[in-house]
Order: sequence, then C-alpha cells, then structure tokens
Amino acid sequence: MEKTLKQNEPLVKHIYTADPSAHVFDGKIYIYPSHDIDHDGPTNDNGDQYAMEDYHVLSLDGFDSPCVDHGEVLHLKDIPWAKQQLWAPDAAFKNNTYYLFFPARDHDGIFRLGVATSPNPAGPFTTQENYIPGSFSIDPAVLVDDDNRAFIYFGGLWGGQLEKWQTGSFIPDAEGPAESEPALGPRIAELSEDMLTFKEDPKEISIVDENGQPILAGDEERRFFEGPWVHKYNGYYYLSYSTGTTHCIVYAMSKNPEGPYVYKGKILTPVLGWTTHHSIVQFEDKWYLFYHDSSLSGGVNHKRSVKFTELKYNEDGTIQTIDPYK
Ligand code: FUB
Repeated sequence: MEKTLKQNEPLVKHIYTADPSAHVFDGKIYIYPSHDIDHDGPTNDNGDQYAMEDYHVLSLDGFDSPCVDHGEVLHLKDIPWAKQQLWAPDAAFKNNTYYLFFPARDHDGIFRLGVATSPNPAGPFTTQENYIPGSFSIDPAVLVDDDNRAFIYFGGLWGGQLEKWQTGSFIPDAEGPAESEPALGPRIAELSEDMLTFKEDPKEISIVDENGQPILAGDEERRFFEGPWVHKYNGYYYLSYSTGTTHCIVYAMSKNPEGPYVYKGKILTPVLGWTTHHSIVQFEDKWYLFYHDSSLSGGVNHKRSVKFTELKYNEDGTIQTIDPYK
C-alpha cells in the first residue's frame, strides 16, 4: 500500500495496473483498472501481450489517504464464456447493485462484453454465465444519467476488432474505412433496467468537426481509436477517447448522450508507452483525470501504472490540455 499519494505518480507499485475507470461511490473514489501481467513474452499490433487474467479494485478515501488494493475481485477461470484477455473494465451503480462491465475474448477469439455484480463497490463480483447478447469489441464505459437511464459506450480498433463489425456481423478479414471516409465511431446502447442486457441494437456515434463534417479515418490526430469515456459537466456530455496511433486523449461535446459529438481538443498529451486510457471524475469540488503510463516498468507497453492528476475547465466549458510530465 502506498502511504502518500502524489499527482502523476503510480497509485500502486506492487502490481501493474492500467485503463483506470474511476467513480465516486459512498463518498470514496473507487478505481476499476486492468491488471497487467508482468511477462516478457512477444508483442504485436493485435495486442496479444495484453494477456490479463483478473481484476483488482483500488480505492481512495481521498487524495491524502493511501490507495487500498482490495485484491482479486474476478478471475478469468470463473467466467464460463471467456477464454482470454480481460481488458479495460468499468463499473456502475444502480438497483442497489454494483455492476462490473468488462471485455474478453470468447472461445471463438471474438471480443465480447460481460457483466458481473456485487453488493459492494470493492467486490468480489459474480459474473453472468454468458456475455451480453449482441455485444462486441472492447472498452465498455457506462454512464448512469441523471434520469437513471444507463448507457454503455464501447469500441476499439485493431486488436479491439471494431473494424470487423461494420456490417453488423463479425467479418474476420474486414479492414477499416479508407482514409478519406468517415472514421468508425464508438458504439452506444441503452442498458435494460436490470443492466444485464442491451435494450436496443448498438448505434454508432458520429464525431464531427466544428463545421459538422465527420472526422475522417485518415485524421489520426482526432479520430476515435479506443477507450471511450463519457461524463457530464454543465449540461453537456463529454465523450473522451484515445487516438491510438497518435497517442492522445481527446474529447468532443454534445447535448445528447447519443451525439453527434463535436470535436473540441486534446485532454492529455502522449504518455510513456503505446496505449493511453483514462477516466474523468468529480470528487468534492474538483475534477480529476485518471490515466496510465509505463514509467514504472521503464517503458514496457504492457506493464502500465495508474496515475491521477487534476483536470481543469475553461470558462467556456472546454478542458485545459494536460502534459503530465511538466
Ligand atoms: O489494456 C488493454 C487495452 O489497451 C485496452 O482495452 C485499451 O484501451 C488499451 O489501453
């Protein structure tokens, strides 16, 4: 357990953690990260090196308290439908229950989204037998809106397989759109009241520029790659995500949870390591960005550590860009 918390330092150092989804539950901050495996195996663009097998939950009473690791809360061996790769999870609270949403490859090697439940935000979580029907790709993020409707956002390119679902079915050899075509957007679906199924077929979210034109697939500085996260501030929905190949966290805004979202700018400049993945949460009267980098492992892409830093808005609701190394 780390005794003191510092901005832009690993929250914990005894395990590698990544893809932090932070929430305030019962007045405490709970972080739902991936648990990176400390291996030295081969790596590739498909992300096979991200071979995670379980989840831990971290929590903070506040930023002047130690970070508590609540230990393993769900393991691959207890998820009947999943074969490998427990990637970036998220959690939500509704119906007096905590829900852990997570991606994994099924026994056919196709990424699906699963859900597990607990009466306690720190778990342990009990999984549903099967993945969410109609789910695919990776990186679920759940927003329970002010009217108590819950939306799940998800999707990721390359190893996240989103390109393969453009027709609505899984096409193993499908490629992404041409550079001059609109980029693929993350998907959204409203969740059923019990949070265990989609209420509707997932829809693609449109991300447009300031003139209302779709962000194109070749616009790698701005197009969606993976890691969607949605939070609300002053009546706007903020969709933030990783640009993957250009390694930034960027954001777009909308008045509607389903979009279209208008691209606004950069939240986080590139971190050490290939991936970048984040969440944004309000705690008391301040806002925080949780993110990861590979500094603790000396730059090994699949050995990452969760960190946090304060996030600030401008008067007009835009977000100030963060360089975590300055
Ligand atoms: O941690 C595995 C994958 O790497 C996540 O699902 C992506 O968002 C990227 O961080």
